[in-house]
Amino acid sequence: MKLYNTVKGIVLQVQDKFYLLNDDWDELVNRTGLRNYLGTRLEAVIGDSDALQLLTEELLSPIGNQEVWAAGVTYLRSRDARKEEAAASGGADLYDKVYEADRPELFFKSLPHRVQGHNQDVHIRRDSSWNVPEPECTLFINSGGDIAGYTIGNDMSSRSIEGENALYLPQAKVYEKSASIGPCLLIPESEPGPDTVIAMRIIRDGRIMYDDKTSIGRMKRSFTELVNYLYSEFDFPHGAYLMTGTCLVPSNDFTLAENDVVEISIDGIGMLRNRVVYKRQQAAGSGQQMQQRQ
Ligand code: DO4
Ligand code: MG
Repeated sequence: MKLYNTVKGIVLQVQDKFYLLNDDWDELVNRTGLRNYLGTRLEAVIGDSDALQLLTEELLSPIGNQEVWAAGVTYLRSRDARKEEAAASGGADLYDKVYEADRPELFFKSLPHRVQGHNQDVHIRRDSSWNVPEPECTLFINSGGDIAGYTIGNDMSSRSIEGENALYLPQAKVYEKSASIGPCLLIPESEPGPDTVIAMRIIRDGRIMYDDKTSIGRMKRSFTELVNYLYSEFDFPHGAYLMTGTCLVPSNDFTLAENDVVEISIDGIGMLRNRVVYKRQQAAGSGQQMQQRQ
C-alpha cells in the first residue's frame, strides 16, 4: 500500500487502484495498525485519469508536521568518501571512529516546511564548491516508536563545507530545500529485505553523469538500532522521518551544477526526481526593510 499526499487530500494506492481519503495526514500515519486500517478505507475510488492528475500535477511531499532526521556514515562507501573529503583538514579519523562506534551519527536535517517532494527543486549552496545528492532509504517512525513506512530521501550535502571542518556539518547539511522525500509513503506488509535495490542517476543536459546502484543490505547498522537511538531521548508527537545514510557517492571529481536532475529509485517505493537550483537571491532592499522593522 502507498500513501500519496496531494493538494486535494491523501491518495491511497492498493495495487493498481486509487482511493481518496479525507483524513488528516498526521493523524492517519500515526494510527496503530495503519495497514489494517487502510484496508478498511477502500471506499472513494478515483478513476485512472483523476489519479494521474493528482499524482503528477498535484503531488506534495508525503509529510505533515514531522521533523526529518538523518543518520550518517552507515555504509562503507560513505565512510570512505568522508575520509577523502576530510583528509586535508586532518579530520579523517572521525569517520572511522563513528563507523565503528556503538552510537550512530544522527543529525537534525529539516523542518517540514523546508522539505521538497517529487518533481520539486532542491538547492545547492552558493558558498559551496562541491555538492552532491545523497540517496537514502528513509523511515517513517510513528509517535509510538514503530517503523510504519518507508520513503525515498535525498540528503543534499556540501562536501566542501563538511570537508573543511566537520563542525560545519549543520551548514553542509541543513539549509533551504536541502531535503527531499517522496514520491509516496510505502506501508508494506514487512520490512524491505536486504536485497532491496537503491539506485541513483544524475542527468545534465540530457546526458547521464552518474548511474549506480547498490542494496540496502550493505548498511552496517539495523534500522531498529538507529530508531532506538533517535527515540531514546526525544518524543515525536507527530512521528518522524529518518534518512538512514547514503550508500552511493559520485567520484570526487563530480559536483552538481544548476539544472542537473537527480533521480533516486528504491524497489517497491518508486522514484524521487528533483531538479537542482540555487536559492533565488533576495530582492535588493529587502534587508533594509528588515532593519527598519526592528
Ligand atoms: O558525516 C556526515 C554525514 C554523513 C551522511 O549524511 C551519510 O552518510 O549519509
Ligand atoms: Mg546522508
